[in-house]
Amino acid sequence: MGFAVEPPVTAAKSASFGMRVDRRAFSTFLVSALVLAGLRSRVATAEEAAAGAATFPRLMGVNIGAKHYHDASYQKDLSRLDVVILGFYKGWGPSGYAPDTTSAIRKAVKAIKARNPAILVGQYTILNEAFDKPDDPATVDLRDKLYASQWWLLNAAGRKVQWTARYSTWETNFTAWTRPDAKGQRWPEWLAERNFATFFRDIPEFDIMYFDNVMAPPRVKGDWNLDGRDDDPRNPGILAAHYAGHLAHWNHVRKLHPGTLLMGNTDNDLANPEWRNQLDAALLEGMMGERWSMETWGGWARMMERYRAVLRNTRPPRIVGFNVHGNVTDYRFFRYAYTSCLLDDGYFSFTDKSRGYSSVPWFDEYDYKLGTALSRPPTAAWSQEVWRRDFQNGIVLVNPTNATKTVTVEPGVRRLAGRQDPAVNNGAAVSQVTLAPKDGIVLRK
Ligand SMILES: [Ca+2]
Repeated sequence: MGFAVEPPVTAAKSASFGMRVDRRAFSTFLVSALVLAGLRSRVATAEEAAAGAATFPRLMGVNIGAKHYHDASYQKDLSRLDVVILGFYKGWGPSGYAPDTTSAIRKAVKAIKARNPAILVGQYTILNEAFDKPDDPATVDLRDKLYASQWWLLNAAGRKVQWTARYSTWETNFTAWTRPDAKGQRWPEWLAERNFATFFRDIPEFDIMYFDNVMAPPRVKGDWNLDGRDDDPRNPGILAAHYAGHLAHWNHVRKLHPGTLLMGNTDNDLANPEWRNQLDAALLEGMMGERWSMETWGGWARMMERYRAVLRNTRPPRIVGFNVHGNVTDYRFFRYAYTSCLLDDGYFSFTDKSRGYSSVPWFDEYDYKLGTALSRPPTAAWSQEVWRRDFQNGIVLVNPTNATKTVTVEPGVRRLAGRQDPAVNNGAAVSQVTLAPKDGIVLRK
């Protein structure tokens, strides 16, 4: 059935996990206006590194759940990735870790980068919704500004609206129909400045600004244009204002810190004219493994088309995270997802369903370096409806069908030698490979 079960977005997880840890530390922090000289000259190599001759695998972590970023063993796990999105909150800082919150956040990010200088580190932000919690020091500044400027999205009855009641967040009105504040700013500009001052200005080690909920159309009804009537979010005028609001936010971020890569968590293909080629990076959250996953309700081919479209509609270095949710011992599911991702140039991201966005699962296949791709991403199956892509050091096969398939490979190809699923990765030479339905394999050569 093609009914669109829409994915939840990571706001959810940030909301549910975010405020739980280290709250005790708040009272001990003075959020100082620490301005460290020279930090604005960014490390210019981040983009170059990502855009250079790509080697595979490329791995991304969505780690906006648990907040123990100061923990050395968590830092070590995170540092094994190529890209990681973190979810610090305003005021973060474990007791005794650093003299103030900016120093604390910076210290944790620097510790990860000390282990892996090439890693790109992102920080979570969100435009379209906010908490309304007067006692929450991490978000009360947002809430106060939204009330003072009347930038909440209200419905015709004058009430705040939410796309889901699950996370205690409420929609903002970031369209140009709202009244600007005394500085001439609306929510997209004001929030860009707030997040810049909170996370990016004094912590130049952040490479990526992550925007949650780059959704289209909006998932609520409300009175965006302030005429007293609820608007259909699919109305072209409403949709255009919605696109323009996000774009205004991105443009203001670029103006403030042009060296930062912009990553959107997108539930669409970014093909609309306002958004096409605006973002440097994207996250495809939960492409597989959930009831609401595109692969689940739309099928593999449709999911792959989304993956290709988002790669096409981002701009270099096109850091596109292909995120899936699974059980860490379901190796068939892992292989199916991992090899699907390797058919194109994205970054694979596996989230342990049982832990949310709070761990770094690791698989034997990650340790096998495929090197550069020898072929462009395939646009058709190779043999027996099995898809294939070749790399310097190996071959990747995917069977996306519901039938078992056996294919013949050339001499000199071997299975990986692994510990987790030794029946599959037994190191043996192969000439024929049998793949279960919705399975894949990495072979070495
Ligand atoms: Ca209206």
